Amino acid sequence: MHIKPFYLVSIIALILPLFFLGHPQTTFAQTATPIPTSAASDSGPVAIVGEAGSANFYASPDTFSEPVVALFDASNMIQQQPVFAKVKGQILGTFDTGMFPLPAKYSISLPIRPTAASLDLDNNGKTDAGVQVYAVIAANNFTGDSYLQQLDQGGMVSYLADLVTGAITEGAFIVYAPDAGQGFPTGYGADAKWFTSDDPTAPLPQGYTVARLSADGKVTLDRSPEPVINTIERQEEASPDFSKEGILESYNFTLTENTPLEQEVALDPELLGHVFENLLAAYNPETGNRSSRSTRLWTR
Ligand SMILES: [Ca+2]
Ligand SMILES: [Ca+2]
Ligand SMILES: [Ca+2]
Repeated sequence: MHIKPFYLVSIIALILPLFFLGHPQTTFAQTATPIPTSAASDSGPVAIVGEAGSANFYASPDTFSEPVVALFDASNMIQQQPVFAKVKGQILGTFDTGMFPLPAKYSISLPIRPTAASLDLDNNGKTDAGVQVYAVIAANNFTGDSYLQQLDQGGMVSYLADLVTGAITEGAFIVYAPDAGQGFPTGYGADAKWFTSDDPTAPLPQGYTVARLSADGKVTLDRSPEPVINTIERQEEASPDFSKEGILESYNFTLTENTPLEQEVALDPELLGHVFENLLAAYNPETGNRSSRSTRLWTR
């Protein structure tokens, strides 16, 4: 049978939609075009992992009921401004195994577009876009929303600061550079202080880099995909020896009375924590009886 080309086209046009209607799952294989990617060593960190732990930090599952691990904006601290870290820019993470018993393992994924304040740290005499600098904190979420507001900002952190001046002395930070032209200190310079105008600097690669600042003024950079940042504490805080002291010597009291001049009176907050914890445990509301202490204290 001879079919004119016009009719053949018409028949195909009629049959083709029916074919698709009868085969809703039909798909066509597509030629995959690979997405260009840079080598893993070039792309820098995508997450931070580590452990939050302390030999001295006072916390228990009761008093630390909503633990949070986060990267917080260290710009105020670097500039030695006596204000709490801004909530804007905080990057929340997760505890992989719960917080207790310490040390708690955590991980924090890094956002493509972080939003902390930028600091121009390259000491080149002109204004630049600068870098964002974050430190790790593990703390309890006492107030407000999920982020760590002022009252929440006491905890275990990834750096040490001078107790008098608040200046950073050592620690690990995650630094974000928006482009490859932003500098970061390569040492603490002649004044032996970090983040001052005499620091020698060098450009960081674009993206995230972990910078480890040592107490002797050196910097090591880490661009691995999942760098490890652990919280740190002073050695003397980690292993205090109070064995020869009674309670009045172990804590900071100012008890002088009947003096002609006004005197400052203070109690160590850690002692108050111990007292409160013991009071809670000593009274059993179900029986109305007092009992021996059963609440665990996580201060070791
Ligand atoms: Ca500059
Ligand atoms: Ca909060
Ligand atoms: Ca310096």
